[in-house]
Amino acid sequence: MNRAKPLPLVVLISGSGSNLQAIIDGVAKGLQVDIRAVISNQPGVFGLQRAEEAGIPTRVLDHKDFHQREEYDEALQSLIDEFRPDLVILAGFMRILTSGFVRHYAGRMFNIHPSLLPKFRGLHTHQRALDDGEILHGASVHFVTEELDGGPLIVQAQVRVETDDDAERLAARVLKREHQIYPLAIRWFAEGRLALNAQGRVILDGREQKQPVIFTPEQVVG
Ligand code: NHR
Ligand code: GAR
Repeated sequence: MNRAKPLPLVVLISGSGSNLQAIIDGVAKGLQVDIRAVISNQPGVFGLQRAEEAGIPTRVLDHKDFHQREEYDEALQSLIDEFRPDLVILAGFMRILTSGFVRHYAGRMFNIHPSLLPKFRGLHTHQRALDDGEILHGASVHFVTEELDGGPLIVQAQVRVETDDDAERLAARVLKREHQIYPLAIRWFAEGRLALNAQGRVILDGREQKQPVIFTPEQVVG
């Protein structure tokens, strides 16, 4: 029996929240986290409904109510910290975060990005992967730093690009992989096996990672 206190999380979303759902489903299967709140910058998105159905408190902090990015991020930080999370999860959160905010959560904020970073930082990753004729594409979980999509990589899952793929089909296959690797990275952190050290390097099971853990297209995540 595991008596460890579940890791308190706050999850930030902007949309459908399927990655949030993967974490909620993970909890039902024994993932030792306590999702204290789900916060969206977009009112009315489906991810908020998913949270409500799981009995998780929700908040909306609409960026349109703020004139400056700094003001928004200060309000967001105050709201998050009311819930005292040990880890903040960006799950399809679509706002770039200011350096003060990112520094406040140094070593305790993850993002999932729909590409094999460092390839295709930013937006529209699936179309860009197709346009560049990539054979492999995928998703990455990383610690968030001030460098957009440039923080230290934790884990990646690859998918093979098919000859008849369009961005939508490719995105759907990448999303399935996201749902596998995000709960895994969160589990490692909750188990105290994963950290960012003072030098900004990823430590997993006491070893400094020279590269992320990589799952090839054929490999089952787990
Ligand atoms: N903030 C920092 N400082 N560092 C990172 O690595 C971040 C971050 C904020 C979000 C997620 C990221 C992604 O995985 C993320 C990583 C939004 C944009 C963007 O251009 C880019 C990257 C990511 C998230 N957002 C527009 C903006 O002006 C708004 C776009 C929209 O609303 O549709 O903020 O891809
Ligand atoms: C996911 O593919 C995630 O990687 C991506 O948005 C989707 C959110 O899906 N994130 C970004 O592009 C961040 N800029 P979800 O809301 O169903 O989890």
